Amino acid sequence: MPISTHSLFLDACFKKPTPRAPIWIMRQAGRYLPEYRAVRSQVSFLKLCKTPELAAEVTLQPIDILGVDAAIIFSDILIVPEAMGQTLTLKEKEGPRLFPEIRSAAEIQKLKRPDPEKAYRFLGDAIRLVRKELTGRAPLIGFAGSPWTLMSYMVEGRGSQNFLYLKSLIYQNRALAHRMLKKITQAVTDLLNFQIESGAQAIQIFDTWGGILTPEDYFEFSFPYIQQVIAQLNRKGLPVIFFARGRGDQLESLSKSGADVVSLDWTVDLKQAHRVMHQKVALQGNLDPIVLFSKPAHIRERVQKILQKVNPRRGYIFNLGHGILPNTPVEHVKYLVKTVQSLSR
Ligand code: 1CP
Repeated sequence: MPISTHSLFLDACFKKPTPRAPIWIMRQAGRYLPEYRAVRSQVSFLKLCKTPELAAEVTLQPIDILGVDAAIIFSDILIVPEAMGQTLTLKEKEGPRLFPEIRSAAEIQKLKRPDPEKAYRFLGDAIRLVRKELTGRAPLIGFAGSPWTLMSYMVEGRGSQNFLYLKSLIYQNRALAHRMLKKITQAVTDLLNFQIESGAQAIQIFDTWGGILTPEDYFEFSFPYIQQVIAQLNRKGLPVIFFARGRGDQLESLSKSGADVVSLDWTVDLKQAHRVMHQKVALQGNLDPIVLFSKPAHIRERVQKILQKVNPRRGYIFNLGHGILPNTPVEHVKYLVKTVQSLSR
């Protein structure tokens, strides 16, 4: 009997021995896939997120097309700020926008605590649909942004180069920043517990912007809120993955978040991470997404190098160091998946 890929990913999360390394790809459902673009050409991004049948369809695409070992539910981290009261729009080229920007005590006061059953019903329905259609072929990952990463979009109102408003807020009004983070932490916890109740089998927390802070500020404004979220999950034995982008300077501390797995970007030496962290946590990552634009021989070389730095058959999940880029050649992504699946045996 073939070994179920189902247990492969979950076993790796818990550092149980696996016959090979599992692989999935951050942002694996998305614009680099023609099949995604075909669905997306018919509906807006938000409509896609909020139509369970369509969200389920694009969630399953990478399983069918690439043969990855885990699915991640199609949604976005910014549905939380929207449910808390901001208006979310997404224009081509411009990226997502949140309005009004939250920068004052009055705006923070107005932020709501969403009722997940009402605010994210579409997501619960999509999760149930995907679980039914996966029929155990691969486990389904639910996710959220970290409180700090969500705060960054909520204050700036969009992606940012230097986070002027966000950093000014934490430097000039620390207590107010914490008040906002507390509210976001509650909403993120509620969302993740709702995803677990709906059928998510693992959880990933994306701290995309923790790396813009000084170490002291990171341990004041980002890390403790991630720990709080994780501590408050009704986990029922399911694993939590913590994507800690840009924080390779804090490897030892990162293993103390309460997560089972820490996902690392490409600036980290995985060998060192393995040495410092693997006693406590499994590791995930850290291929530079741009490597996928190279020829297959180079992709293979980079995969080999990564696999040499960890134990590919215990507590390691292959992934990119950050999300896959829109123009990535699909053939190269298929090649990556096959290569990892054969070389890590
Ligand atoms: O079709 C389109 O044009 C929309 C592009 C897109 C997609 C495919 C956005 C807008 N979000 C998503 C889906 C998404 N986002 C998923 C599910 C799909 C999958 O992974 O297979 C996930 C997990 C996310 C998570 C997400 N959204 C993060 C954290 C991960 C990361 O890459 O750092 C962040 C920061 C966002 C915000 C966001 N949403 C969309 C964009 C373009 C952005 C980045 C905005 C910016 O910083 O400028």
